[in-house]
Amino acid sequence: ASKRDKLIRLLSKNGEQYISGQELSEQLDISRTAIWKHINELKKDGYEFDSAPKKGYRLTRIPESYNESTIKWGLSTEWLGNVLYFKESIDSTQNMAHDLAKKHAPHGTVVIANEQTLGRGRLERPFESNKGGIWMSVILRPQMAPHQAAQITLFTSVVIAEVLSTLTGLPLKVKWPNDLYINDKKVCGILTEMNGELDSINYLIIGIGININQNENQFSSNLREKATSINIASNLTWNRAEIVQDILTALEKNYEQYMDTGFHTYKQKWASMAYKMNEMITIQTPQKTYSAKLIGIDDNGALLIEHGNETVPLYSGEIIW
Ligand code: BTX
Repeated sequence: ASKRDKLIRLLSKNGEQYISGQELSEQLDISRTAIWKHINELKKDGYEFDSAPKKGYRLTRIPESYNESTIKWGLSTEWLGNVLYFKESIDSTQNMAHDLAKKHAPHGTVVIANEQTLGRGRLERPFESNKGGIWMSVILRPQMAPHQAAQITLFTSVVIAEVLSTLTGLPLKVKWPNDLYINDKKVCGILTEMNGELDSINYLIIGIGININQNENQFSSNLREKATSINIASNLTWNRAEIVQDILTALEKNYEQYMDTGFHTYKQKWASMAYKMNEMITIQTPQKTYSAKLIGIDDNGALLIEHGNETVPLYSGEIIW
C-alpha cells in the first residue's frame, strides 16, 4: 500500500484518539513535513481532521468511498453478501445476477453497481440509475412455492423502509406493490424476478434500486416531479457503503425470521407503513380501473381494497392516484 493509504489506515484505526506527527512519521518512515503534505492532500479530497498542538492529528471525516472494500469492510452478515460483486458501471445488476445464478452462484450472492446503463423496472420500464444511488441485486434460493414470491417483494420493501427510516428519520412509506415513497415521491423500487418450475422456485433475484445521494439535476426532467432521493429529502450526503451494510444485515436477519415464522409480522408492518392507507386510491388493473379505499394486503401479498361493501383482493395493478 502507498504511504497515503497507510496514513489513512493508521488514522482511522486510531478513531477518536489523536496520534502525534512524530509517531506517524516513525510508523510510516517519512518526515514530518511529508506527513503534513499528505494531510493537506487528503483535505483536498474531502478528508477532515482535528489537529491539536502536542497531541497531533485525528481523522474526523472520511469522504464517501463506495467500492468493494468499503462495502465488505465491517460487513457482519453470515451468508448474505458472502459472495459479493461490485462494478463501477454495468448494464443491469439483474442481468449479471441472472448469469451468476445460472452458473450456480450460492444463495445470498450480491451484485452491486455504482451506475447502471440499462437499469430496468417492471415490464421492461427503464430505471434511471446514475452514480449516487444504490443499485443492487440479491440471489436467493428459497424453498417455497412460486406464488409466494409476491410476499418477498413486500417483505423486502418493509425491511428497507425500516432501515432507511431508522437511519435517516425520514417518513418512508411502502407503496404497493414494489415502491418506497417519501412525501409522495418515489425513492426506491424493487424488482423481483423468478426462475423456476410450476411448483418450485429455482432462484429469485431481488433487484433493489434506491436514490441516495443524487440531487434533482441528476434526474431526467420527466422524473423530477415524481422521484426523490434520500439526499434531497434530508439535505445530507450519505455513506452508501454503510447503508448497504445496514440493509444486508437487516435483510439477512428478517429473511430468517420470515422463513421461520411466515409473512404475518411483515403483513402487519406493511399496513403500518402503507402509502395512502385507509385513503381513496385509483388503481388500474388489467381488467378495470377502481376507485376504492386501500385497506391493506392479504397473506398472498394481494392488495386489499374496499369497494362498495366488498373487500376485493388485487393481484396486479398500478396505483395511479
Ligand atoms: P417500476 O416498473 O415499478 O418503476 C419504473 C418507473 O419508475 C419508471 O417507469 C419511471 O417512471 C420511474 N423511475 C425510473 N427511474 C427512477 C428512479 N431512479 N427513481 C424513481 N423513479 C424512477 C421499479 O420498477 C423497480 C426498479 C428496480 C431497480 C433495481 S436497481 C438494481 C436492479 N437492477 C435493475 O436493472 N433493476 C433493479
